[in-house]
Amino acid sequence: MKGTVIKSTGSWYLVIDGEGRSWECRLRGKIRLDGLRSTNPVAVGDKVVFEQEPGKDTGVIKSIETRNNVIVRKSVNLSKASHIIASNVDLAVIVATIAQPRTSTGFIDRFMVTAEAYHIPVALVFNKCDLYTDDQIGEMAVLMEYYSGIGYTSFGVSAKTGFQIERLRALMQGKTCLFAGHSGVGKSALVNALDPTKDLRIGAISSVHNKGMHTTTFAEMHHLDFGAWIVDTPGIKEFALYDLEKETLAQRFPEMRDLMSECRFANCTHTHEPGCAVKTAVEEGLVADWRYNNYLRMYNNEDWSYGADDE
Ligand SMILES: Nc1nc2c(ncn2[C@@H]2O[C@H](COP(=O)(O)OP(=O)(O)OP(=O)(O)O)[C@@H](O)[C@H]2O)c(=O)[nH]1
Ligand SMILES: [Mg+2]
Ligand SMILES: [Zn+2]
Repeated sequence: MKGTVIKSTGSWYLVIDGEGRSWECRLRGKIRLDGLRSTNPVAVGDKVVFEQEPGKDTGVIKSIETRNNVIVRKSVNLSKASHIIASNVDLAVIVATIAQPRTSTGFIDRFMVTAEAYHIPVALVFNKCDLYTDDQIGEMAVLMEYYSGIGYTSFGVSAKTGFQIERLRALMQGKTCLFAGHSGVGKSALVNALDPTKDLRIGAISSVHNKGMHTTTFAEMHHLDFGAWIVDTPGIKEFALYDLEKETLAQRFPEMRDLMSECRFANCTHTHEPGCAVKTAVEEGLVADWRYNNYLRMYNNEDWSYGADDE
């Protein structure tokens, strides 16, 4: 039988078959993987072949079909290993907020760069619009305009009031999507808002730290009643860049990619070279200085390898 993994606890997997029936499955024996050293052999989103255990309503996973893509985080302990958050994703949605808890552009850009490397389309939504002050709305508008300008669909929503939830539905329709973001930004609340038949657990924001409480603990895929799948993921503090090379980093920034051919040196790193078209564009305000600074921080390895852990 064939199915899709919709939940993984590490020891067993929930697999949904073509008829919508879910099966508790285990792994038996070794499964060959496509060259990726990961701490989890089977991930949410994997298409698997499984067999029903004789006389039981449980299954055994026999093989995994080749993945179209993976969203990967560096493992905390094993420096070379990775953790696959999900596979076969059509659209990764970064859930950010300007307030409670605030999302940095560093986080957004790291996620975008990682997704670019794996050729996964990314959208950016700012949740909790109902809470924003006029200044914060202005701040969101600047970010939305910039990110939209470089090709990332970006808009504000509110899981609480339903603001622009229909727009989010239209974006997600027919796709397997993933929500990523810090704990407490409202990923699970958005799932509930998108499909009111859902009742995912949501957590309060700690009044002391103004942060989420890590309410969602496992990535899990949910079918949404308007015709989409969503992988709700646990909040992440930082997104370590997995296997990303300095030489190709600038290509993961769409606005820099477009300018690179105009740099004086073909091997320009856009950090210090004379005649760098990227640096000129930053000076002229065409490339945002905060985007460029995030590039430099990533290029110089500043805090992009330490923070893969949850808080
Ligand atoms: N005012 C307001 N509060 C929201 C909104 N969306 C979510 N919240 C609140 O934010 C808190 C966190 O929501 P969750 O959905 O649990 O956040 P999460 O991103 O799933 O967090 P983790 O599972 O820990 O990663 C809850 O108290 C929600 O009620 C919103 O649009 N407006
Ligand atoms: Mg959650
Ligand atoms: Zn350059």
